[in-house]
Amino acid sequence: MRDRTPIPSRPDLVLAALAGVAAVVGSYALAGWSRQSFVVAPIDAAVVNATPDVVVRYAIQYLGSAGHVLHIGLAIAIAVAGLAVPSLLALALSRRLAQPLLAPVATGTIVAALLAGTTGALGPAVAAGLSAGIVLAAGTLGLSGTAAGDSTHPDARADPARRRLVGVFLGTAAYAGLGSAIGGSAPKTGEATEELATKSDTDELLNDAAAQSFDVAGLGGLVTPIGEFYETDINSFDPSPDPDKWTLTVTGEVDQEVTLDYDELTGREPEHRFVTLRCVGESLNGHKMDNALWTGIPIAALIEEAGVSSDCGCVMARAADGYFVQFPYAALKEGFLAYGMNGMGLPKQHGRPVRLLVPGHWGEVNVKWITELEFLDEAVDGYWEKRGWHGTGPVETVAKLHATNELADGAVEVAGHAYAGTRGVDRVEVSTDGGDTWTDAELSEPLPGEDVWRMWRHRFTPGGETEVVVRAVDGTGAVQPEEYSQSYPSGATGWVRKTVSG
Ligand SMILES: Nc1nc2c(c(=O)[nH]1)N[C@H]1C(S)=C(S)[C@@H](COP(=O)(O)O)O[C@H]1N2
Ligand SMILES: [Mo]
Repeated sequence: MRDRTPIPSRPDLVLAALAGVAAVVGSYALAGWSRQSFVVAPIDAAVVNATPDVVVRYAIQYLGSAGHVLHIGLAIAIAVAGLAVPSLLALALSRRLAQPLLAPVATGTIVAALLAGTTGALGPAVAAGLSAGIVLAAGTLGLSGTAAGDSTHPDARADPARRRLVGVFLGTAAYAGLGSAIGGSAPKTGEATEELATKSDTDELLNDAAAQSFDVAGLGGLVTPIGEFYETDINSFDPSPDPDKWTLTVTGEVDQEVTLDYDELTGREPEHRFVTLRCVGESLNGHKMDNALWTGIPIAALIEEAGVSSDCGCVMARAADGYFVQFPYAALKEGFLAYGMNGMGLPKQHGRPVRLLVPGHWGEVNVKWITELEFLDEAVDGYWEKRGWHGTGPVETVAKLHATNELADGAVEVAGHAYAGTRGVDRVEVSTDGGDTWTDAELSEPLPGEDVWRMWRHRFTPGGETEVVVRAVDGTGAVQPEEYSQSYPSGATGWVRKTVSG
């Protein structure tokens, strides 16, 4: 009997792959892009984990968001292939037993049980099982009566079974489109943010900031809107801890452990702080630098309450996504626990319910979804330091050049943002002769706050091709270093240069 062959026939392989696709789509349709319930989430985390550090480093520096597309694509492929396996086995068994209904029923049950077991989400698991089962039912009914091996015969082109297989293929493709649309549009829990009770205070601050911002075509203002603020995560799928169950615990080398819950945190007198963040992995003139108005409380009282006695003067911060970073206690003392952003509750992608902000330090110590602060006796590496980065210290000074606008009168306007952490930006200098001579750029009025960027702009009339160079001078009088270095391992340095044609 041909059916005894251990090698699956081609139609069975196609059918099983389609069932795998349908299962992933079914999971997505109900779960959406959810870390808890979408089957691809844990696989993606495993893929990222298994990727060698050097590959991750180059992906961060040279691929940017394309790197994410690659690992998510791989995770989806693994999910499809993995969920095709039960179909293959069930198809083989159902042929041997001559029970066509066995394949869809067994596959549906196994896929649903598998997903319920790994993600714990019943709805998406059942949807995935049903989807795979329906594809197999359509396929096996369509193919029944035709011995599987026949389709490899030259005459098989005319075989109605093959046409039916194409029908199943098209049906699955249509379902994939529909399911993706449903999954993509479904509201996700924890994502919606509400206006803060202190909205009138934050509105006033935001309005002032808008008025202080330069109006430059192609350039954002002094406050980055939610949705445009850059995002850097170790995972493609954000955790969504329930604010009602959230706690922050201070542990380790302390006199007493202290636990703070969300009600206590939001019950304390709130403060609003403009704070700029910059990622150590961004390129010199990159876009992973943004500013927002954050609402929360200073962390000092909480750690005083705990009574710190750390020998290394260092602390490990941990988060709900498995992220961890170790940095000096001295920096943490000035820190802030934020639950609001630009007058709204903190959005999921920026750490809902609560994130840490550490003035003047690289983005990576500004822990999102924070759950624990452990004071240590001995320094140990955090997530990125283990991978070779040095991003737990103060930021480098930088002036970006993000806008070059030709004006009606033939003049050119160049503009951008400049940031120097808690040193502050004192001046931005522009050269229109490749760095031989320098002029002060116009600077926006400083926003209130100790750790905020400023905007700069400069107008000139180019006489032919002009090399524009820009550099910031920080509050201590130090000029942004000229020497170029790439972002790995300690952050990009150098002056941004751009050639403008006259
Ligand atoms: N829990 C957690 N916190 C995190 C990260 C993360 O992956 N997980 N990424 C860090 C890095 S590298 C940066 S640059 C900032 C970015 O903050 P944003 O995504 O809100 O812009 O968050 C930091 N905090
Ligand atoms: Mo970062």
